[in-house]
Amino acid sequence: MATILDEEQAQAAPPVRMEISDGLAVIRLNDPARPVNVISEGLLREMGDLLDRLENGEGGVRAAVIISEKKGTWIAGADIEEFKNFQGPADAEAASRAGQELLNRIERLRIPVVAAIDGAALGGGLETALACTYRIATDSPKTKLGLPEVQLGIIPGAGGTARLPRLIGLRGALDLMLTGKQLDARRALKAGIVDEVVPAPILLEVAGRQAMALAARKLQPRAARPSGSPDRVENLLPMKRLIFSKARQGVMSKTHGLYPAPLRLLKVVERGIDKSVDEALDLEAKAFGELAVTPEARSLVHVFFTSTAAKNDPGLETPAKANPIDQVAIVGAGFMGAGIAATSAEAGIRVRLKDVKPEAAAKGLRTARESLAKRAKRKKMKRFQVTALTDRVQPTTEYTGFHASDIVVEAVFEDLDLKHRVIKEIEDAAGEGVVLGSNTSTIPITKLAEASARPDHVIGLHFFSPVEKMPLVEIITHAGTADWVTATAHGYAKKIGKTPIVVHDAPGFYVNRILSPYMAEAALLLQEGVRMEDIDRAMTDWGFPVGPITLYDEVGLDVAQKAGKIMAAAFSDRMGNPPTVVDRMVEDGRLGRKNGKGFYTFDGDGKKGGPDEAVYALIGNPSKKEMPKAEIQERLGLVMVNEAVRTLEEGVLRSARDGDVGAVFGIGFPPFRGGPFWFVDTEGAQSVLERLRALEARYGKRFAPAARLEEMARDKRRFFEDGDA
Ligand code: T1G
Repeated sequence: MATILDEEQAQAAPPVRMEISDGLAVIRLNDPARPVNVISEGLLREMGDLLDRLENGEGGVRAAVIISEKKGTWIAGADIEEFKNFQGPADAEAASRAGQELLNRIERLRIPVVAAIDGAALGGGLETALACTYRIATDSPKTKLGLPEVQLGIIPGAGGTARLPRLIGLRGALDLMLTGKQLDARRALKAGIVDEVVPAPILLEVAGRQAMALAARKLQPRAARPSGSPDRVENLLPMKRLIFSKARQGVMSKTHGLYPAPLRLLKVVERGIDKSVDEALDLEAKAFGELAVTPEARSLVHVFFTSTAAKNDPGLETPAKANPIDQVAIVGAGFMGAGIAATSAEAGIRVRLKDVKPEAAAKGLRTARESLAKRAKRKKMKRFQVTALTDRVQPTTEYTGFHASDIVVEAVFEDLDLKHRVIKEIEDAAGEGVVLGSNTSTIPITKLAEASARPDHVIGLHFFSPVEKMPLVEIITHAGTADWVTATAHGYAKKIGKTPIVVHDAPGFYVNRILSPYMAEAALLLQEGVRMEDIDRAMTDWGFPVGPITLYDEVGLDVAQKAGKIMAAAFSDRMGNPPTVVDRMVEDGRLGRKNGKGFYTFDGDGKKGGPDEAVYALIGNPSKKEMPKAEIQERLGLVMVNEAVRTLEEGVLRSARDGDVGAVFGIGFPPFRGGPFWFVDTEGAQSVLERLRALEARYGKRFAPAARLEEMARDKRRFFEDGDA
């Protein structure tokens, strides 16, 4: 296991070193200063020196192997931290060309180079492997190969846009680069990216042997074999045109053209595919340079660092020991309970799924197992593996075995008395040392803890629907929550692959608190006569995955009504006069998708149709009002941003970082805007303040700027000073 050296030692130890014996050079990567290997300026320099030695034929080297000494990563790509130093496109273009040049030197070495990949080979990491002669990957679960650059608002900048299509063909390469998806070794082998898959313990031995076999010309890389070359049909002009136009359509429907990188990527590949590699690299470097300094890329890099930091920060001022999580019990086998069960089982945790009635427990079990089977199918798991996975979820109508659980999550109906009863039952069964988490989305955790014999064990674990897809878990502490409970809940969320933020108890917590005024404003626009499809389009054009009116139908009008009432009571000064639309809808039995009657129509199979015109009669047939898209976006966007700032000044949020992570990963706040706080920094606190004051003057005090915003504008401060995430 590679050791992480302290600052001084780190500066001394090189991130890469080379050993030569019997004609084989083994290049070992181990960045002493970080938990992952990245292509930093330092590594570029060190690798450059090593290549000098290899180009000069030092030690009679006949072949080389590049291997990592870090568990979990081979190379995690370029050092994203260094992107912050890009003052302009020229800086970024130069960085791309430096990376390209280093990999060209590897590719042009007169000896074969084998990439021995164990762990993540992402971005510049995979590009390094593509410049090697032969690629061997391990079948360990941490081995992932991909080009996720578009998720950072950029494109591969070290040769990926030129080498990958030439290795695996256009369609496969575009799919990988446009989605940023990560392949495990078996799928990378199937895609033609790697030449072999081996168990980790024999990686170096096999890599060394194959390197020497390549040198002796006893082995040929797949790409060099006729069968290895990508399908030629797609290189026929009409087919190529079709591939690019289809890909462009796909990008536009997914991004509404709000993300420049994937569109630019298509241009670079389309123009470069029939040119020489050097010409293609030139196109790549120019595009990389321009994209890396766009506001979209800056925001997406911000989202990367804030979400990674949130994952690694258990939300405690003083570190506390987290209990390991091997078994979880879930009370309430409804849609949320089943989703939490499936997600926990997939992470290797044993799950007891309880409900009062056997048929309800059975239904929850079926939902969980179907979801697991779907994911197992995607991962091409073998039948015995699928059975082992689904068998991890055991249904029950009793509290037996709860004492063996490390954490119990209650996901029963949103009713205080019911939750109080369940908390008492759980505590009687579970005993000391078992964390009691509640998946409530509206009831204050403090109130829930009142029913508990061990209130310090009680914590909010707020998942978002659908649990399998939504990355965020909002962990809510009340004043009495013990630190080990918070640490354990955070550890659990991280173990099941979620991005957690830790917030303090308050009505609506953080995510629903900022969502509520946004949803209320959308309902007010309806009452003013603005058409629902115009409201939804305005907000999807602003970058939200779905519009607020559609969201009402998805979450359920009854749930929205309940949350709205709690917020109106808690913040009567600003939210005390909620729109009546939601009440009218519920009174009319319109709960949304769940009963097939909402703002929009739903066919027999639950497929969403167009607006249900009858809704306008329900809200008094307000005369149709054409409102400019920008005005809709301004009212809904700023009322949410302003509320986010209030939660920071009130101490609900621990940091602006958590605020951005919560909004982006909890309710789809547009990632290219970075989150509400990054948005204020990008727009400028003064500008946001003035625009809120203008809205307040027109529409009332629900737009009254938060005090923290006035301070920020007055002191010309930012939520994230340069260098912050
Ligand atoms: N640059 C800088 N820091 C990085 C980093 C990177 N590429 N990857 C990880 N870190 C830091 C991270 O912030 C955290 O820091 C610590 O390492 C551990 O990360 C030329 C231009 C590799 C799968 O997009 O997906 O290459 O919080 O907690 O869960 O074309 O990190 O401890 O201070 O996430 O084990 C493309 C990004 C770059 C991959 C490991 N590469 N990284 O996951 O650890 S662009 C990526 C990851 C590029 C080229 C272009 C994951 C991981 P801290 P972690 P993990």
